[in-house]
Amino acid sequence: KKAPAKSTAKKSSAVNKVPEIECTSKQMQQAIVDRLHKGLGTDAEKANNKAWWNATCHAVNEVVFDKLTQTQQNHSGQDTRSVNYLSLEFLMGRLLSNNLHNLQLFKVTEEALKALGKDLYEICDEEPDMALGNGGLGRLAACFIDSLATLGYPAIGYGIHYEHGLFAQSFQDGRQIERPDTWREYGNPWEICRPESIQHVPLYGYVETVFDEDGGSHKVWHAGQKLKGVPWDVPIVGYGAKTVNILRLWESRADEAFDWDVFNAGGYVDAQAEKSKAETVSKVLYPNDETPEGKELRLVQQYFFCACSVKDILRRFKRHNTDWTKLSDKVAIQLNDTHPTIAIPELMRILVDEERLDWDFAWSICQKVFAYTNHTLLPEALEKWSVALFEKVLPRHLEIIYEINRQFMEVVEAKWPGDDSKKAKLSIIEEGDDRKVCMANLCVVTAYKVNGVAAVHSELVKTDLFPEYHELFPTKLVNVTNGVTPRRWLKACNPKLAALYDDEVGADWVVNLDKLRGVLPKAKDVALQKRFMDIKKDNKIELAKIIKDLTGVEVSADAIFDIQIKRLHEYKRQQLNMMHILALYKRLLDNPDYDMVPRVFIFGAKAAPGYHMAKQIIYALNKIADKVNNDERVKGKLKVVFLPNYRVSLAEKLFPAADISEQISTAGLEASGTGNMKFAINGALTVGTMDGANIEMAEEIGAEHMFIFGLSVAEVKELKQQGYNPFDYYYNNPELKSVLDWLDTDYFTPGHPGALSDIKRSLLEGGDEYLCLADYASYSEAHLKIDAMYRDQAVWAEKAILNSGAMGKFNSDRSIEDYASTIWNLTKHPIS
Ligand code: F58
Repeated sequence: KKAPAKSTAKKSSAVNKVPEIECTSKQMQQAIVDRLHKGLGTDAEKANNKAWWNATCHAVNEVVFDKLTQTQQNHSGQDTRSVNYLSLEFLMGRLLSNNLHNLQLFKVTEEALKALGKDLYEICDEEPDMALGNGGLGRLAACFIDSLATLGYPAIGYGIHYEHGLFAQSFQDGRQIERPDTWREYGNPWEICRPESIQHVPLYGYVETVFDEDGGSHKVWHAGQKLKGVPWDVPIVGYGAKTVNILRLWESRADEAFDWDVFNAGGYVDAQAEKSKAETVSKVLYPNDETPEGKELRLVQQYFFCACSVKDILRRFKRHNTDWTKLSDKVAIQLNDTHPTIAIPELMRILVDEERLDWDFAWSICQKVFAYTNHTLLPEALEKWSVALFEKVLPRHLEIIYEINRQFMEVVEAKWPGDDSKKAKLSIIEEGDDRKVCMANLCVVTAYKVNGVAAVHSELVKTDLFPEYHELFPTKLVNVTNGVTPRRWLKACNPKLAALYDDEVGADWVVNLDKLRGVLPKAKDVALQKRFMDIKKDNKIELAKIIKDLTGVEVSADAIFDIQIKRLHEYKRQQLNMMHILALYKRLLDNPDYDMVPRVFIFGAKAAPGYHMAKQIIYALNKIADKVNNDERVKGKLKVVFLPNYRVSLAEKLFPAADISEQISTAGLEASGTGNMKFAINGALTVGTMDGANIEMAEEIGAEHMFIFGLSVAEVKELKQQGYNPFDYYYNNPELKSVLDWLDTDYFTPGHPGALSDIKRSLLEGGDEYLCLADYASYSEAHLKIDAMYRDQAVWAEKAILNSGAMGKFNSDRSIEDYASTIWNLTKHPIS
C-alpha cells in the first residue's frame, strides 16, 4: 500500500534567513595574511597549508567572536531560559568549512584564498576531525547544537575536552589496529580557554552527619581527592550567523590548592604523580559502542563533567536569581543517554547539602529540570554501576540515590500493593550478590520527559523497555524523531547538488528542508534527471580517487556504489552484507557470464577494541576484498573496499557519492539511525529493514521507492518466540550454505583454514542472535531488484530525486523544534 507522500512534519522556520556579514574577498585576504604575519609569525612564502588553515580559522574567528559576545550579552541581559545539553560525546568533525557556510563567507573566502594562490578545499582538508564521540549519539549532539544556534535558541552544550578522541584506525594484514587520536596536539584555533569559570570537583572520601543547633542535621562530604575543571569554549555558529552559542568542554587538572599539604610535606614528586592522575580523567574517550563496561575511570569522567556543568549552570542562574522556585523556569537539562545521569543526585546534593533546601522542595525542582533521551533498547547497553564502586567514588551520591529510591518504592507500593516483583523491576537499586545502581531507572523516575529517537523506538520504549513506568507516568514517555543538519550534510558536503536545489526550489531550503518537495513533481523531468545524475557521477569520480588513494583499489564510477558506513556491530549486520557479497562472487565464479551491473561495495566502520566478533568481521571483509579485487575472473563486475579510519570528514565524501544506502539492522534494534537520512538527502536509494527511522522515511518517500526487505518488528518477536533455528535456513538455501561453508576453507586466508570460521559458528551454533539467516533470502532478492532498476537510468534518477526531495522531515531543525515545544518549553531569542 502506498504510504502518504506528504510531510507530517511541522514547519520549522529558522530565524536567520538573510546574509548578514559584510565582508569582501579583499578584506578576507587581508585578514588571513594579517593572521599569518601577526598571529603565526610567518608569511605567505614560508607558510605551509597547515599554517594557511590556522590563519584562515583565526581570520574567521574575528567575525565569530564578535557574534558570540553579542549573543552572550543578549542572553544574559534578558536572563533567558536556556537548554543545557549534557553529553559525554560531541562528534563535531571539522569546523572551518561548516563555519564558513554558516557565516555565509564560503565563497568570499574561496575567492580570497584563490587570489593568494591557495585552494580552500585543500586548506579545509588540513583540519583534524574533532572526533569527541563514537557514532550516532555523538553526531546527533553535534547536529542538535548546530540547529539550536540556527534557530536562535539559548543553549549550551556541555561535554568533556578529551585530549584523545575516538582512536584512529588502520589495517595490518586486514586486521584493525588502533592508534591514539591527536586532534589538538598543536593546539586548536576554535577553542577559547575560560580560566575565570574554572570549577572544583570533589571525589572519594566519606560523609559526615553534622548535628545542627536547631536539633536537625545535615550531611558534609569530606572529599578524598579534588579535581579542577577547566572550561574550553567552542563557538557554535548558527546558519546566518546571528546566534553564536557555545559548546563548553571540561578539561581535568589537579587541584593545586588540594595538593598544597603534599607540597608542604616535601612531597613534590608525589604531587606530580597526583597531577598526572588527575589529568587522566579527560585524557581519552571510551571507545565502547553500546556496551559500556563498569570502569571506575568512566564513572569518574561522568561525574567530573556533570559536576562542572551543574555548578556552571547554577552559577549562571545565581547571577540573576535568588529564588530557587525559578530554577525550573530558567533551566532545562537534557541528558543525552544515561551517561550524564549522575547530574541528578549532584543537583540534589548541592540543593540539600550546600544550599540547605528541604529535601522535598529540592526533589520537586529536580523533577522539573531534567529530561532524558534514550538511544537504545539493547539490554546490555543500559548502564549499571556496582554499588561498591559508587560507594567508593561518590559516597554521598549513593546515599541520595538510596533516599530517592526509598521514596519511589512507596509510590510503587501505592500503585501495586504487595507486588514485590514490580518493586524489583522498577527499583533504582538492583539487588543480588553484586548490587547495582540502574542509571536508566534513575533517569525515568526523575525526568519530567523521556524520549525515544524514532516513532517505532519510542513505542518500544513504552511497551517493551519501560511498560510499568509508562503505566505509572502515562504522559512522561514521548517521541522525538532524530534529524540531521542540512548545512553540513547537504550544503557543505555536496555543493553541486546544493546548487541544483538553489536553482530549483530557492536557496532557503537550507533552513526549511521541506522546500525540497518542490522537486518532487519534476522527478520525471529529463533535464533535471540528467543534472542530478551528472552530479552523482562527479561525486562518484571524486570518491573513486579517494578510494584509490586510501586502498590502492581502482573502481569505476559506472558501477553501482553500494555503501555501508556505521559502527561495526552484529545488530547492524555487516555480516549479512558480507554473505550477499560472497554469493555474488560465487555466482560470478560459477558462471563467468553472470549478468550483473558492476557493483562496488564500500564499507567504513570502527570496531570497539575489545569486541572480538566485530573485529573478525572487519578482518573477513578485508580478506574477501583482497581476493575479489584481484580475481580476473569477475571481470571487474565486483569490487569490495573497506576504507580505513571512517570518521565525519570521510563520511562527507561518501554520502554524496552513494547509489545504495545499506540500512539493514534486525528490526527493533536500531533505535533510529541518522546515516540513513544523510544518504537519502544526497540521493541514494535505501536497502533497509522496517526499523528505526527507516519506517518514517518510508512514510515520507513511499516504500515503493525504497528496497524494503526482511522481518518486521512483530515478525522478529514472533520468530524468536517460536524458537528460531538458523540451521533451518542453512539447510534449505544451497547458496547460503555454500557461502557459509566457504568461510571454513582457507580460500580467503591462504594457509590459515578456519581463520574466518568463528563468523560462521556464531551464525549457526551460536544461534544467530540477529537473524541474519532468516533475512538472507529476502535481502538477496532486494539486491536483484536494485540490479534490475539500475539498468533503467531514467527510473533510477526519478527514484533518487523522489528520495532526496521527500526528506524534509529528517532535518535536525525539525527535531529541535519538537524538543523545544514538547519538552523544553523554550522560546527563541533572535539576535538582531
Ligand atoms: C545511537 N546510539 C543509536 N550509541 O544506535 C542510533 O540508532 C541512533 O540513531 C543514534 O544513537 C542517535 O540517536 C549510539 O550511537 C553510542 O555511540 C554509545 C552507546 C554506549 C556508550 C558510548 C556511546
